Amino acid sequence: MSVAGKIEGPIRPGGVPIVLTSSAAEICDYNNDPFLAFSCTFPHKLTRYLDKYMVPHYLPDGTNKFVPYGLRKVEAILVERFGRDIVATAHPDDLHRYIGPKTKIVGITSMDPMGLAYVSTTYNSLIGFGGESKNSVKFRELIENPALKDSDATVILGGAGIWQITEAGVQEEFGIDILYEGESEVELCDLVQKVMDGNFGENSYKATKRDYSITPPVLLPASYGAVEITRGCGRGCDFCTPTMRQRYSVPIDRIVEEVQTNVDNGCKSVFVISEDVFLYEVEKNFVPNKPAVDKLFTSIGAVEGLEEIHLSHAAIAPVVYNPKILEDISPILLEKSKRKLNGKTFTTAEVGVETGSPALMAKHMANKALPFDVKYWPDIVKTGIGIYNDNGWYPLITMMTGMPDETEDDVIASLELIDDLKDLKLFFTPLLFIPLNEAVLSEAKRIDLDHLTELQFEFITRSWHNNIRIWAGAKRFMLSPVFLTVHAFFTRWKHGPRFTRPLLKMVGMPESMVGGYVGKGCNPEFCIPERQVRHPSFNKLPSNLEEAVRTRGER
Ligand code: B12
Ligand code: SF4
Repeated sequence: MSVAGKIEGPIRPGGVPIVLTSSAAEICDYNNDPFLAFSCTFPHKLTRYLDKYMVPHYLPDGTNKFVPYGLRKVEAILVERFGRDIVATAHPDDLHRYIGPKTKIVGITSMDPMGLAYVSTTYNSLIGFGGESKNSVKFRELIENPALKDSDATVILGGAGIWQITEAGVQEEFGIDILYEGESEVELCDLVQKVMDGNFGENSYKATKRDYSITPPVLLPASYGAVEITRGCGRGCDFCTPTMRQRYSVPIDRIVEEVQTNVDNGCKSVFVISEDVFLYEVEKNFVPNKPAVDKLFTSIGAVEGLEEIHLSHAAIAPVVYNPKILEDISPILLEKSKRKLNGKTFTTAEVGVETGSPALMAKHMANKALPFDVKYWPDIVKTGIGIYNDNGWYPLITMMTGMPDETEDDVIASLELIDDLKDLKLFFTPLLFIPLNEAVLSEAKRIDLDHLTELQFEFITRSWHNNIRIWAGAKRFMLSPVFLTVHAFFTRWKHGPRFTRPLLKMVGMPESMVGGYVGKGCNPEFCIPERQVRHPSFNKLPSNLEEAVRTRGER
């Protein structure tokens, strides 16, 4: 159905009036693995192995096969108003085939154009060598693409990462004429008309109106077969941007239609996009809607020709509230998963744990625990991850340090939670807090590595110690000398001795020898080996959680 490689020759003589594109790092489908895309947040020089995936893939008519979902939406919205012949999406390597004298607008989407989002900031500064992140290198390559540079078209940049251009002060240098903030459904077409008529002279536009019921379905496949099932969230965490969007569940027939579009065009997987799949038709007080979630996944799983289901995000509290919800959808997901650990099939999703501290949760993300009271957060997390594991889910969890008002006690609470989770199957992603532009905490102070305490370093290294134990298996014994050598020659010089003790523990030196923060599992004063052995799964609901359901209304 499709070809990879290179096709030459213009798509239409004189170019297409509206050309849509994104950087090679964001348009790529990484051999159909969305989680591999996160590697682009690491330094470019260390991630050259990813370049082999960044070639265009084509549909039989010679147009580009994979495009980020948001850009496919923009395409559908513009095609509905201006017609198919006026709009096309292009891989950056192919811009010369699309841009010509007739091109009036080049629309670009980006999530992380300057490498300033959470993962990029954390790991680029932590690694400290290898240069800027792959995301920012590839974005600059796009901006410097000769077909774009030599064109007189108006360049509009949209998507979640536009704030980074303002923060880095590079709008003019990059030749970006308009920064488009917000959603496209209601306002984009009028703006585009004005630009094409030469009636828009500003360098930014903020769209505030929304009406999701008018969103047309995508017309062609998105990378990984991405299909949106919900937009927005409503739990209102202070650091978060998607919560600033109104919550909406896409009707099932529309979702199935988009899955079918992907399959019909040779993309046999679906990547279910949501802030939390259990938000689908969620009830008051964030009580999950089991019949709606069941129907959703049964309908997706029934699409003929679909071979794989990936999930973007899921929350913890809903599965603790109703474990049956997970039990019933998991067989569908496992049947369509190609992920394996030690020969066992598993499925995964990103799950936001953020911190082990109920006090910090109460301050900045109280509603994340709903329908439970946030004071039970560590129990909810332990129980929830146990339930996930029991149903064949090995989640990728994100946790943060450096939030405003975070105390040493809060960091210790996170370390304790990491210890409590260490025998479960999950992937820890420890991150530094970033004040994102649209979030409530947009004005908060950004933390950097120079100001991290030893405990905060420990938070990062302890998470990675567990990752190595869980995922690297026997290879972990080979990794330790690598980390130690890098530390001896580089990280000690870069981050100072505060990093030494946490790193020694990361590579497996006993805490009783190294000292510093001592994990819950092993207090050197009275630590005996049996005390370190934990029950493999916290699959029983502590009775206090059953009483902990909150009755307060939604925010
Ligand atoms: C799905 C997803 C992914 C998928 C991408 C799938 C794909 N290619 O289609 C994967 C897993 C690969 C991914 C990776 C990353 N992601 Co991501 N991702 C999302 C998620 C959950 C949904 C995005 C989506 O498709 N939404 C639905 C569509 C319809 O909305 P949209 O994209 O915003 O598009 C609308 C508007 O923005 C606008 N628009 C979009 N593009 C354009 C272009 C033009 C020209 C115009 C005019 C308008 C316009 O119109 C659209 C329709 O209204 C969002 C969270 C969220 N809800 O936004 C995070 C999110 C966008 N990701 C984010 C980040 C940072 C990343 C990473 C850099 C990793 C990280 N967390 O640090 C990597 C990038 C790696 C890479 N090289 O690709 C952040 C961005 C934060 C920020 N504000 O800076 C978000 C907001 C999550 C978060 N809160 O942290 N991501
Ligand atoms: S639960 Fe997740 S998506 Fe919802 S507001 Fe909090 S961080 Fe954002």
